[in-house]
Amino acid sequence: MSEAIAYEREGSIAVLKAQNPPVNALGVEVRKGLLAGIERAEQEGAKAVLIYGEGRTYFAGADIREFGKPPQEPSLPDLCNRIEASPLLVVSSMHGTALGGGLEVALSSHYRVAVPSAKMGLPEVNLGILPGAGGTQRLPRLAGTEVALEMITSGRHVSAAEALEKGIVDRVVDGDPREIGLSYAGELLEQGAARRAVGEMPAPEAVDFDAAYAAVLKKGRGQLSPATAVRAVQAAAEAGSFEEGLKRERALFMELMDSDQRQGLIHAFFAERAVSKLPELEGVSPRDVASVGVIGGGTMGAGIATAVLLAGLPVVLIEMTEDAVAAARGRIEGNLRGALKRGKISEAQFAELTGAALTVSTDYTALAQVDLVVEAVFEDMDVKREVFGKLDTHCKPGAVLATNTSYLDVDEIAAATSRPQDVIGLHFFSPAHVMKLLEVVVAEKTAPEVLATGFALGKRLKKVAVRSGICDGFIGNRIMNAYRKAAEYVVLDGASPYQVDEVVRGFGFPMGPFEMGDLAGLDINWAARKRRAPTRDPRERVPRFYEMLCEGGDFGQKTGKGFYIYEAGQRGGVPNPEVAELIARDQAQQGVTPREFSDAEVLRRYMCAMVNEAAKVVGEGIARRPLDVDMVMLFGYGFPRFWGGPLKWADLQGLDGILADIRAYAAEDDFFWQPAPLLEQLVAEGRRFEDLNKAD
Ligand code: 3H9
Repeated sequence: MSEAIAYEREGSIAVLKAQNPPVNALGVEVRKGLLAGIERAEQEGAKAVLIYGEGRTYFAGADIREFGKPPQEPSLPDLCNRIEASPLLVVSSMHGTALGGGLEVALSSHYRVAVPSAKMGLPEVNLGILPGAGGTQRLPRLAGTEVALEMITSGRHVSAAEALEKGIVDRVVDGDPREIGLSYAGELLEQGAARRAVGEMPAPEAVDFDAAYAAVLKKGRGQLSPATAVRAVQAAAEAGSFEEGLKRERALFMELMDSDQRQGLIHAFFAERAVSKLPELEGVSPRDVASVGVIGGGTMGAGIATAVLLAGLPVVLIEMTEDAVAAARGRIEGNLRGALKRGKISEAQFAELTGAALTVSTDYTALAQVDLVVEAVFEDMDVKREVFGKLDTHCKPGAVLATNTSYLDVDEIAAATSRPQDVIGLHFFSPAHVMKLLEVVVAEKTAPEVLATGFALGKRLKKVAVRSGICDGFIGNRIMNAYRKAAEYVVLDGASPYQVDEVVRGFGFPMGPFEMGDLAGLDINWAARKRRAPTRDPRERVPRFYEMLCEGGDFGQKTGKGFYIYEAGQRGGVPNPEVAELIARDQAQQGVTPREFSDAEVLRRYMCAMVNEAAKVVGEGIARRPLDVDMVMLFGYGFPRFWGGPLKWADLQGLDGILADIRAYAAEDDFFWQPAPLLEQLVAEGRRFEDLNKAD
């Protein structure tokens, strides 16, 4: 027998127990074991087979690490068909997460029982593929076409109770998966229950599949897998037979398996998990954090306080005046009311979080007992240093002192205290209780356990924490500045901001850079430009139209006008006609003759700027690995997940082509388009960014 599947007999029932930790993924050994177990049960004259998983879960899916490698027999689709075809009564007992190929094994079984806490789903589309072991054919037969379409195209996990209601499981019972499975199988045998193969059930009803396809494609912003999955479900209704439907599913599955999007999404899956695994933290324990202080109750401070409260930690927030205290409390309550409305917390929790769990005060002595403080005050070095001086006075020894600065030097802030080893950057993204990214910025003297504490807090807040070194803008904002500049250059040279936004949206971003500027407030970036102006290199090209817009008092959504005009009550904006005039004036002043840009060129320049700066960030050690950059852009900047991140995208496009284009652009502006040394090195060595991820 295979090690991954244990075989035993309980009277007339053969019991197949999966033992492939951590999640009983259906790798080749598991598949071999299941096949051998079914065959042996049949040969031995068992009457029923029970399949269940040891440890934390039933099968959580196919083994993703096998994707892209040569297939090994038995394949999962063949195995599922073989299980379904068995003359014995096959029962699956589910706990934990029965996902993807896992649920497909269960759907091939003749009866399904689950514990109440079990979750099930077909999340394959999130990995850029579709259920490829009969899931698109069996689920609609069992639960109906609409249910199957919704579950398969969203990848949503459903609870055992919902699965019961939708007919996906036959019974939900509390208990040990082995025991409840044996008891159910025994009962079925006693009743003389018939084998019940889902594949032999009638084809499900047809719906308007073209409409479903179009809707899903639009929602996915260019992600192909959910839309392709619609066609597979369509085959269940229209292919003529179960076997033909399976064939169609297989063909569509293989199409997606060969796609770049599949590679991007699987990269994102593993990178999301690898990003918090830092070799430097091996064996380092974080400090305990049982309460958190927040300095400043503006949008950012209130958002951070909300995130911390929602994670179950009490907060002490400090503001300067009683009015500001009241305003901060109001903001936090507003955020929590939103969570209440969306059903994330109960009325009782709302009362607790806005009551006993939250202290808002003007008095720094209230921070005496907190374990970690996040400062989120105005971005000004003098102000920050003053705050850190006070924290040094009032916080207990060993408290972690964090700054939420977006670009100021954390070393300089740390130097305002007598304990720089306890100082770290925790860079949240607004709104901090919603956005998943947390940049954990390591200063020169930050102690390893303080870094570990930053990561532990990130995990507690359910954020994706990424380690960053110190530079202007850290990982994300530094890269964003580069691609935003590239966008402004193409506009100065003749493209329109609206073309750029549309092209960037077409790539899969939720928003283009000019829409984004309008949303964030153009004045914020204007202030940063003014700050940088005195030290700007004279060789840098400086488009002026952005500042001209701000000088006219148009800051975007907050003033009703920016690159777009926002009418009250309207979603989104319409192009602001004055912008074209400003751009024309800028061009005339700078002696630029505008030219046309194809959409492809706009996108290429935007992406090359992003990749080039990202390569510099990795090359300089600001980000440790390419995957760290990828996760920053995915979780903080709306980079489309199906491309995996800018450096995964670059690998997929080919680094030599990207470098060649950067060199060509440098012919017109060799200051901005200086190729990243790391990019040049990788091309010279014939390597990819991916190789640097593996090296760690
Ligand atoms: C599929 O089934 C295709 C079929 O339709 C057709 C085939 C023909 N494979 O997430 P965690 C690892 S597609 C390999 O930290 P949690 C994971 O990398 C599959 N490895 O734990 C991590 O490793 P490490 C459809 C896997 O408790 C460790 O297990 N299924 C797989 O937060 C723990 O994972 C899915 O898409 C896998 N399938 O969450 C489910 N799954 O410790 C994907 C996990 O080295 N998995 N690992 O970093 C999940 O959603 C979550 O892992 C799960 C547990 C909810 C199960």
